[in-house]
Amino acid sequence: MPRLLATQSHVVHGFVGNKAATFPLQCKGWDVDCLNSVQFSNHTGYGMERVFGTCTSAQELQLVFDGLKVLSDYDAMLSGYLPNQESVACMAKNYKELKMKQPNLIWLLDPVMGDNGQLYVSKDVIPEYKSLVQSSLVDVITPNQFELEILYGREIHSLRELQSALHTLHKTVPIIVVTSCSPELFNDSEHLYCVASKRGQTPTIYRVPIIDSYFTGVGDLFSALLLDTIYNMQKGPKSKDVVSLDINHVLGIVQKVLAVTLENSPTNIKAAMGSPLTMKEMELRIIESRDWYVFAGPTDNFVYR
Ligand code: PXL
Repeated sequence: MPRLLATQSHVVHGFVGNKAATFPLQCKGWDVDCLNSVQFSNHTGYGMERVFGTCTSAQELQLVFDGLKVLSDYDAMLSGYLPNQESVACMAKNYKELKMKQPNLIWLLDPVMGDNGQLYVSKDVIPEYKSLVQSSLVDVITPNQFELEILYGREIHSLRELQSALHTLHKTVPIIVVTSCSPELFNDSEHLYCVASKRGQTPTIYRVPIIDSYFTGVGDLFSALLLDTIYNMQKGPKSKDVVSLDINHVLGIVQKVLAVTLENSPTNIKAAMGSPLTMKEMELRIIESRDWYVFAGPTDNFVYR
């Protein structure tokens, strides 16, 4: 059974962070060790005044990492939302040590900083993530376009500029999946465009229909399933460098989870940020979607080009 260390949010109610990642990965046969970067009552989309709980301090994270050192024999490591510079730095230091001890383990970093031009962590995490991405130790990153622009250091307004950002970041990161591009790049507001790029190969652009509601934790589910796909892809008989990166199945499962979530929403109204009742309705139906995680049949084809 492959073993994963996942450092990201825990919410007591609902499904983001480790709550969105763990069960699907367990269904896929992973032994998931969760290190919780925060313990909140619920995710922040309910409105900041309705979020109760605590962030795990860097000292507390370090204590847990110290305990894990003698136990760890991980096949993969993942990180998602970390609330501040100290916690990012602590994850970075410990993940680097684990990676240097076991260079074959896969490290997926979701550089969670913001979206649509807005930062939702403190500014001082930026240099931490930039330096990690340049360390050549991280195998996979999953930025959205805004996060990609931060890591690249420039705004992106065209596919050429996107290509150039990927080229630059591939100097130190073998796999980059841009989880959502700005609609400006494709002149299309009805689809979400996702770009999967492996160093030395032509990137594949995927296009999925946008479901007009507000879901939270989709990125966390996506990066968990992506990690499983990359792990299985690299385990095969071919050399790591020649296997192509196919994430269609990952997008297929995420679409199914969103469909199950909508089907189970009693009122079918569009969720609004900060509205607790609609937020609660739109919590990802991670459990109800259980049949899809191991479904091996065909999914829709999302390849755009
Ligand atoms: O990635 C989603 C997420 C993770 N962690 C916390 C959140 C959210 C989204 O709102 O609030 C604490």
